[in-house]
Amino acid sequence: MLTFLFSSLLFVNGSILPSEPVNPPKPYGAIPSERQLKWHEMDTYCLIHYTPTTFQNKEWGYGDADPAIFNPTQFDANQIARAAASAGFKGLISVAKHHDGFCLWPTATTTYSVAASPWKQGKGDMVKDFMLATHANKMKFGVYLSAWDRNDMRYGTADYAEAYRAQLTELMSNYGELFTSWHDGANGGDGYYGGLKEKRTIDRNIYYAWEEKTWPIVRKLQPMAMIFSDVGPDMRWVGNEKGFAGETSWATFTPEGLDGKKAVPGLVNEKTLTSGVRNGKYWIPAECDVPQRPGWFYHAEQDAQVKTPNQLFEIYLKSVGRGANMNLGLAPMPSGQLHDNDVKSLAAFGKKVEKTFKTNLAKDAQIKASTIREHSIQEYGTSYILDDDRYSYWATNDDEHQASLEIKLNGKQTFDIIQIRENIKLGQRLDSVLVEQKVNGQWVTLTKATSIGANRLMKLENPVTTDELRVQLFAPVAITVSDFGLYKEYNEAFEFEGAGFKKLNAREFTVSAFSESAKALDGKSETFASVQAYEKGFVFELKSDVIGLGYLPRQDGKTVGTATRYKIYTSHNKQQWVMVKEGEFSNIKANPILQQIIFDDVIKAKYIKFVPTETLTKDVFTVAEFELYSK
Ligand code: FUL
Repeated sequence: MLTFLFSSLLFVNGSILPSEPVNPPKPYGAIPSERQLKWHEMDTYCLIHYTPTTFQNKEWGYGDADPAIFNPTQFDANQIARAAASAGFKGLISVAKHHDGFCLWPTATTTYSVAASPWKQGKGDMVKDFMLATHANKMKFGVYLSAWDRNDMRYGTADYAEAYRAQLTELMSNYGELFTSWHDGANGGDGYYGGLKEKRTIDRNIYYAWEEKTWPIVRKLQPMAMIFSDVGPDMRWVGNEKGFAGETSWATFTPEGLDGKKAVPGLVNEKTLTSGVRNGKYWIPAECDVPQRPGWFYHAEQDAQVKTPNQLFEIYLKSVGRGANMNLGLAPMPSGQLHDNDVKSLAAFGKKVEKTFKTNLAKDAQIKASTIREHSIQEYGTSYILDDDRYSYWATNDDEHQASLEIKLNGKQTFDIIQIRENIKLGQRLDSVLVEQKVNGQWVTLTKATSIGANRLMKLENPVTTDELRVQLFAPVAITVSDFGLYKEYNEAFEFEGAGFKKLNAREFTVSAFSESAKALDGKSETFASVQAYEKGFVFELKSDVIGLGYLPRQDGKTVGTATRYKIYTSHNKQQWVMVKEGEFSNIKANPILQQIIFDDVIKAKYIKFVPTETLTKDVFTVAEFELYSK
């Protein structure tokens, strides 16, 4: 109390007057906009993929689906929104149009929409239904509008680009306040295009006129909506669809284009997306998008592969816990509701996050700082670290770029998550932090971290029990810290009902030899075979019936040789072949997961042949694993 009086008040003529306020530290580097601050406060939200593609059991619709198939019998936006809210999500984004071009709202720009479907006799508006359910569940609403449209005959012409902007205008005008306008980078390629079935390439640098014409629509009609694309302007893609930001992930970023051109969605140097750029020119934090299932759309064969609460929690730690936000993809079934496994996992994840972060075990700690800005405890003291305001902060003087906080806990506490936040209104200041624990009177390193920013959750391998910690902090400017927390991960047993298909073991079939074939059958995802003469395909001799085939692309982060299209044939004698399935491995570049091709019927033939008909690099095909499944 005495120190408090002396440091913050002056005695003048025997009376006590408040001293002059001490200037706050000047912001450092790029700082977030009001819109970005609000977004940081959200932490998690979700993205709903539900279009005719759901009914086709595909990941990317080709644009040729008959609107008649879009006929959900039990569509319930509330069931979906409720499940999202139970996970603690603060927002829900409706994929209003995916690459297949089908609009979930009755648009004036194309006839390919809900208006042409039997759902609600063509009178429905699914975007509106999602909006109402989102608001009813106290979340914010957003929309995703794919720029690539594989249905529209005009795709590639100026007319389509105008139609796209008209669609955006409709969405920005008629669905209340939106927290995001989400624009993905996959744009341009082959499609149905009104029946012409061809490949169309567009010049991504100019075609959509993002900065000149498209983003201004969002800015004008929805000033608080965060614009998402690979490169910002408000938030950036994290560079993978695993949901993980980098161990170091700066919110600051400088978009870099390719071949000396300006960065635009779909044409960006992806190298720094995951880590961000220290002292980057703009505040463009990462958004970690990741589907709750292996793919973004519902596939019955993936019912047993819904991410568990623990897997979702790991994503949470590596996204929200690295200063990014988590955007989880939810995939309703053709019926129009989420599968029970998804609902159960979401609720358990919500409970886990809630229980884990309910009690800050450092709440009643005494924090002693090595220094306080101008000794003004009242303005910059350590009590601001433990209040509930993420923008109030303790600070050092401008010339103090290293400081430490000694934290005396209220008795011994057991924890395995350490949280530190900066007041990001003053920029991302800290270079790094080092957390130590006192063992036998000595400070011993517990953990370290680089980028802190809006939030940093440091997960310890094992829980630690102690009553004394020290945090050392390093920055190029005055140091500020707004929050410190200690938490213990909450755990509860969790199981899904039902199982997927049975994977055959390698003894249950043989494969005609090809170069490095062993690597494709060793059960190790980290090894892969490279095959030059792959056009003839890969022949499997079967000893039992099979229902499907799996192709795991290489998992080393590279895409050379990854297949994007395939054909599958069967034969009784290896002479006459019948094609049973063909298709594309949609989105495999961004999300290189196991591709499971499930046949319409069990295959009883003796031989099955898998032919990659297109790869990302023409002259080679790579495969980490082949798998076969039985019922
Ligand atoms: C990607 C798309 O290609 C995927 O299909 C999915 O919509 C994902 C969220 O964005 O770029």
